[in-house]
Amino acid sequence: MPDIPQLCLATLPAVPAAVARPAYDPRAIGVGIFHLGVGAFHRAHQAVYTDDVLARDPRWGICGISLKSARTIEPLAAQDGLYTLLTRTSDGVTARVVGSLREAMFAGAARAAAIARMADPRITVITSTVTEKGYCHDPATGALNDEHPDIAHDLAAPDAPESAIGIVVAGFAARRAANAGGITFVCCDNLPHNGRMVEGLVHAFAQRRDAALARWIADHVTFPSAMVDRIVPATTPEDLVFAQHVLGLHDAAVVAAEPFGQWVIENRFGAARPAWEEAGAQLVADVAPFELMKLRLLNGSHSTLAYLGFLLGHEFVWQAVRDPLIATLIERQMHDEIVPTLTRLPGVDLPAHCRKLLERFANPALPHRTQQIAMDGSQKLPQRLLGAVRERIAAGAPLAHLPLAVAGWIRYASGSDERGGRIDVQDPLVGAFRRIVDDAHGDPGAIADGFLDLPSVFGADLGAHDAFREAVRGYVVQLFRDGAQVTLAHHLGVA
Ligand code: CS2
Repeated sequence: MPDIPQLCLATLPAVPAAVARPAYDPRAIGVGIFHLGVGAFHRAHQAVYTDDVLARDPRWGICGISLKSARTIEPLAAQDGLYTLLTRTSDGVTARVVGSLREAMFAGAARAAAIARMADPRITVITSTVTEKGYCHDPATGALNDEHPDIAHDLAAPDAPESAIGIVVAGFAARRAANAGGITFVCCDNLPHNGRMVEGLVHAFAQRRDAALARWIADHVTFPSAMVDRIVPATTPEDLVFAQHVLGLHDAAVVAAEPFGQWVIENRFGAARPAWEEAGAQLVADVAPFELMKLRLLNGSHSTLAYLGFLLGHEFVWQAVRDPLIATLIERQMHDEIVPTLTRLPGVDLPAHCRKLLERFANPALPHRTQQIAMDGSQKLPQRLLGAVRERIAAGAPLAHLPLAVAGWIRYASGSDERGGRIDVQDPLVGAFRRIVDDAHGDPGAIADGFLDLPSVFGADLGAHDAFREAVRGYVVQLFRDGAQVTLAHHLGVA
């Protein structure tokens, strides 16, 4: 087989006309954004909005760093930051080469260089997609977790940081020393009030490091909140083959996404920024209603269908959502329990929004694994499901489906499937989960109790709320005894 050349700046002109290319010369643009976490989601979301902006304003190329692995960086470095975005629908696939990622570094190998990059006065925006667990916070309270090994390490060695927060604070220290001026940090992970939360984490960390630095940050850095939305499953071998076929070039950094995308950003920038609104982003005074809608309707449904769908044997989201038991459950959960907790947004028809979500989930061209969404549940449940539980309890409103969704997580995280197979549970708390299951000696009620006693997930309040606890416990026992099929059918009254 002849060697297929790799996508890079030198081969970019060979990309066929049917594939969209950067509408600017990537060699001629500057770097104005520093990004942490160059995984698939960033490459299919913020980097694409920025790619659209660059045709008109060449200041906003991205310097992306990976914190944990060199694997995402190597192909990007070899390809001069270029990669293909595939947009997948049941009608077909479109391909586009994105050029906004101008520099790519692995923090593990280029820590000092990455930190120094944040002191460049031309860089005035930092963005981050490091996943929920990447902020080293306590999921129930949003406070910095001092006991997290990466935070403990970074507080002891602030010049050789490993965590996202430690790296950013080191970057702010470098920026302060260089007198490089103000900067904005836009968190782009699915966390509640993500700007405020990250601001609190940065301040807590900086304060422990140096009070004068903490003051500098308070005076020079703003932390807008943002709602980000686009379904971007992990890239598959088929995506790589498809991209090679349409490009005639090899691309090892392909990402594949749905056509839908949304980015709502709080307009609280303290320094120059890209005109992302020209690429379709919404700049608003208050992101909170958008964020709650997204976290509770999309992500809350995603987690519910991932745990229960996995237990029912569904590998992909599109299969789970075509199962009438799952579809009915998440429809009812959205309408009966989530929508009543949301603030009405002008121009948003919530029932239509829920229908659209089900359509997006049902996209058969997106092989989105239930296992992928199921990971890190301890970091996701508080904002996806438990915030609504708390509000309903406070309002004296009934709980019907949410306790079953929480029980689905516990049943899944207990580590064995309904056929006795082992589940590869990926979660920072997996060690605690295993201890709970071992100590329960096969008693499902004791397993439920052990999980409900995890304060970093349920806080001090929910674990101690008798009615919620009993409801979750009852479903966990039923899931173990009767299986997900019977439990769901019984719950929905279709048995
Ligand atoms: C998903 C999200 O992996 C997950 O937990 O729920 O990544 C989801 O696909 C995105 O937030 C959609 O915007």
